Amino acid sequence: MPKPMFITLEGSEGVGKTSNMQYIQSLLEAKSIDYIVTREPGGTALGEALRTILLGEDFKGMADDTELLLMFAARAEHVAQVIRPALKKGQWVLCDRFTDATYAYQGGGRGLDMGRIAGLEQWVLGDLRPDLTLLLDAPVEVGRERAGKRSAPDRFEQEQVAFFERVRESYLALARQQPERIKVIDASQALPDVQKQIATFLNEIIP
Ligand code: Z5A
Repeated sequence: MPKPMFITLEGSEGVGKTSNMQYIQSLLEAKSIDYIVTREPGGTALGEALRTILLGEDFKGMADDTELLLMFAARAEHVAQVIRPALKKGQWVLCDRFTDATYAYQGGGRGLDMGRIAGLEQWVLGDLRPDLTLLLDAPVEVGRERAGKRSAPDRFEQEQVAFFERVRESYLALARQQPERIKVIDASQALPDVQKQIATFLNEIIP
C-alpha cells in the first residue's frame, strides 16, 4: 500500500482554505483515494470544545501562553484520536491548519518565543509532520476583505492589520525555511487559477 499522505492547508484569514479544501477532495476522489478531512483547532469533541473557548468571546482576555497551550492540548488529542489512527489505516489526512498556524499566529502574531513552540511541537508530535503543506498567500487586505463578507469576526479576526502582517510574514519565513514541504500558492488570483496551482503540487504526490 502506498504511504498515505498528510496534507495541511495554511494561510491568513479569508485566503480561501475552506473553498480550496473542497477542490482538493474532488481531486482525491477522482483517483479513488481514501481520505478524511479535519481541522484545527478542533477535529475531536474535546478539540471542538477548545475551539469554542479559543475563538469565542467568553475568555477574550486569556493570556498568550494559555492560548498557546490550549492550541497544543487540542492538537495532542487530535493527533492521538484522529490523525495517527487514520494514517495507520492507510487514509490520507487533509487538515485545515496545523502547527504552522501556531508558529504564524502565536509566534509571529502574538510574539511568543519560537523555541518554546518548537519544544511543544516535538513533545506533542514526536516525528509526525505533514508531507505537504499548501500555503495560500495573499495580501492581508485581500483576505480581510473576503472574510469580512461573512459572519461576525471571531477572537482572532478582531486583531489589527499589523497582527495579520506578522502572521503572513511568519508563514512566508517558514516556507523559505522548508521549501520541500511548504508550497506557496498565490491566493490573490481568481479561484480557478488558485486551483490550477494546487493541482500542480498535488499531482506530484498523487499516485
Ligand atoms: N489558530 C491559531 O491561532 N493557532 C493555531 O495553531 C491554529 C489556529 C490551528 C481559526 O481558524 C483561527 O484559529 C484562525 C487562526 C487560529 N483565525 N484566524 N484568523 P479558521 O481556519 O477556522 O478561520 P479562518 O482563518 O478565519 O478561516 P476562514 O475565515 O474560514 O477563511 P478561509 O477558509 O481561508 O477562506 P474561505 O472561507 O474559503 O473564503 C473566504 C471568502 O472568500 C469566501 O466567501 C470565498 O467564497 C471567497 N474566496 C475564496 N477564494 C477566493 C478567490 N480566489 N477569489 C475570490 N474570492 C474567494
